[in-house]
Amino acid sequence: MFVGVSMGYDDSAHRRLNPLTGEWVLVSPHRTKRPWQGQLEEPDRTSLAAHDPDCYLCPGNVRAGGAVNPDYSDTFIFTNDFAALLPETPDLPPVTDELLVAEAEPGVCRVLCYSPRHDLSMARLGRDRARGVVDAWCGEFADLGGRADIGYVQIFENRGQVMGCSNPHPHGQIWATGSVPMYPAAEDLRQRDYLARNGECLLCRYLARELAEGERLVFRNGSFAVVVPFWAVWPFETMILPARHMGSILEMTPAERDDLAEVMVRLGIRYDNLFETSFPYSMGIHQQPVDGRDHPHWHFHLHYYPPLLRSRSVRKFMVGFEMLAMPQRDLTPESAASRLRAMAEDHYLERG
Ligand code: H2U
Ligand code: ZN
Repeated sequence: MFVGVSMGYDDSAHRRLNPLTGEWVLVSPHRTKRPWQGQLEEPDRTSLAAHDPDCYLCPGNVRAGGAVNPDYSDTFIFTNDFAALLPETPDLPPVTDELLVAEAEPGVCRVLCYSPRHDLSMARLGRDRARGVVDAWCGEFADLGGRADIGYVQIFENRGQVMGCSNPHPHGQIWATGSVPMYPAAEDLRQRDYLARNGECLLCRYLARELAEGERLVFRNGSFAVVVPFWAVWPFETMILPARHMGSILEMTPAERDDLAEVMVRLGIRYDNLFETSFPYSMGIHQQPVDGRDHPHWHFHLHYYPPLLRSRSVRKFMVGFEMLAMPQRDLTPESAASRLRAMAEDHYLERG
């Protein structure tokens, strides 16, 4: 139990620091006094076809730009037809006017289909298919990371309409940029600083504490642990942390790639079971920049940011105070971890 509990932190308003970014979150546990009312909605049993003739990601279909998808049977990667970043971006001279600063941003945007099956999410892909996704991520990271015009590779997935994802077909994206984007850059700075001050990796130290305390640990396997971070902003936010110090996904052994696939599937099932719906989220991998330098301070990890709060239709909004001052939550990270810990690992749609 974290030391603050004995001081009343589980019961009164406080703020917590995210050591990876330097951001604070306001926690108001006194607002959750009323008892949990349990399931308020029927399970979502919407079923999708295995192949949708109107889906731009299904095998053999035509995409918006006119390209035709191959009849793929595993994963499938293509360059985003509406890419936000382009490799042939002109090398504009930087603008460093006193308050008006701008520079060119070259890059690459790709889309990765996890499976030819239109109807399966990561939670229902199975471990072998999920391992295929991990291998595809590693291939993309190696390919894009090796380019002279790329400084950072962001692998991510938007899942569900509430997250602005237009298509249920299981897929993720890869955006590679010339510069290191804002959030990974903040984590880079603070991990570097922690190592310099303590002679130890920030996330190695943090994981050791979470494993010792157990309160925010959801589950673990041989190579990875899932925790609701102490500083979680979203109600059921989690982090997947490798037990071993690794700066990027390319350092994983084959067994660790299997374990990452397993941990993602198991977490996906627990999330889907929580509100008996295909759980929406944005998830992504934070790892070391690909600028050719050494980054001994980097410990790669995955963040899951799901918006749901109380049921499949009641979400947390980040508005008002959250938008203008700082994020706020009622449910403590410790309670969220205990709810996720209690979830079964058989998918609610696959129960007899
Ligand atoms: P979401 O993962 O947020 O749904 O985004 C899907 C991406 O797929 C989006 O970036 C791209 C969009 O530009 N896309 C194509 O590249 N080709 C298409 O035919 C439609 C969508
Ligand atoms: Zn599809």
